Amino acid sequence: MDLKKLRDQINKIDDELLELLQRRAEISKKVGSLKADMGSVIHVPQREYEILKRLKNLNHSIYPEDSIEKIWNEIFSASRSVQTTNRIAFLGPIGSFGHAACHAFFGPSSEMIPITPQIDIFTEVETGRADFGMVAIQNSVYGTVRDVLERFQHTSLKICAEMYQPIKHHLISKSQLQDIERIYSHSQPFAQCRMWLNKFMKHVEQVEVVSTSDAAQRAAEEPNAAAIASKLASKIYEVPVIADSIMDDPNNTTRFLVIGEQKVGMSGYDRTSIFFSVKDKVGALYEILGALAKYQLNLSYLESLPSRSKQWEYIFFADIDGHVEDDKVHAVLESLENLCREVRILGSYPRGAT
Ligand code: PRE
Repeated sequence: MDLKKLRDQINKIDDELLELLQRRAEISKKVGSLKADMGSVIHVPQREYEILKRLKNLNHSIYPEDSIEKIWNEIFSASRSVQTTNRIAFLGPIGSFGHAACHAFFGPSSEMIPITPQIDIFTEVETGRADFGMVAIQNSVYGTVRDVLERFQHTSLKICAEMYQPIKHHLISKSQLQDIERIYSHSQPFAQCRMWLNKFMKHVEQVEVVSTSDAAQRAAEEPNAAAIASKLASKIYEVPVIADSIMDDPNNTTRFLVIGEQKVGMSGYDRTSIFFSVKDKVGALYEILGALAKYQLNLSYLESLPSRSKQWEYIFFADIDGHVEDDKVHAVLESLENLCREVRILGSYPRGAT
């Protein structure tokens, strides 16, 4: 068969796909009007998760699962934008890893609002200027983003979703490597590239700024300055990459949380985040861990924070497998109510793909 005939076949299929997408968008618009009448939220991560799960099971094409996921994420994003315009706040300026995470999660059709510093993303959503916020909570190498975790103590917002964003750091500059006098970046990337910096840039000044994209902006304007930033930032601010992939761990990944007003229903593959404070007695934490073990619930993350109400008292942030509507999670939370001074649920949401 010749090339022309094969391309004709592709054209025909593309026409059919477009027609089907149009039909899908019209139905989605009707769903949007129904939701508006009922006062329901537009973004329903667990419904998207169910659709993806079903399609991945059905997928016998030569496209791998993550291609199917990417295609449908784009469809969902376009679908949500015909229902309404989602406004998403992320750590600005544009070109940050939070911005990349928003693109990957919400697709390009949403309105993106750059905010600095990162904790002000909460305020943006709390005041209704944004529908959702994307905040970094944990890095696979450097651990917890403390100020974000602390800000969760002072908000009524819910965690609606999570996503894992691979993080590749590059040294970008308009100068040659040997002429660099100052490197700008966020505290996390400095820590994530420590080995490379010690080896090649030991005596160069390191300056912490609010984000990697802010760093890239400075490197674009200042002579003999460099930034540790993403390829996206290098492209946006037109600062060339002079050292590629300088992070210590090639699998460096950051976990982002989507925050918003909505409670998310059960998808069958969920995670629940809580804060709890323990009673001041021997074995208090042991009993709590015992309750989780009794109900066979996996604890995937546990972090302590100073309580702020009393010196040397701590509260704990924990991630538990399952949804608050699961019988087992419900039962364990009831036990925790008795064992803890206080328990607060931050949200149940579909687990992100790692
Ligand atoms: C749809 C769009 C947005 C939601 O986040 C989930 C699914 C979709 O395009 O499939 C439709 C829809 O709004 C819905 O099912 O609630």
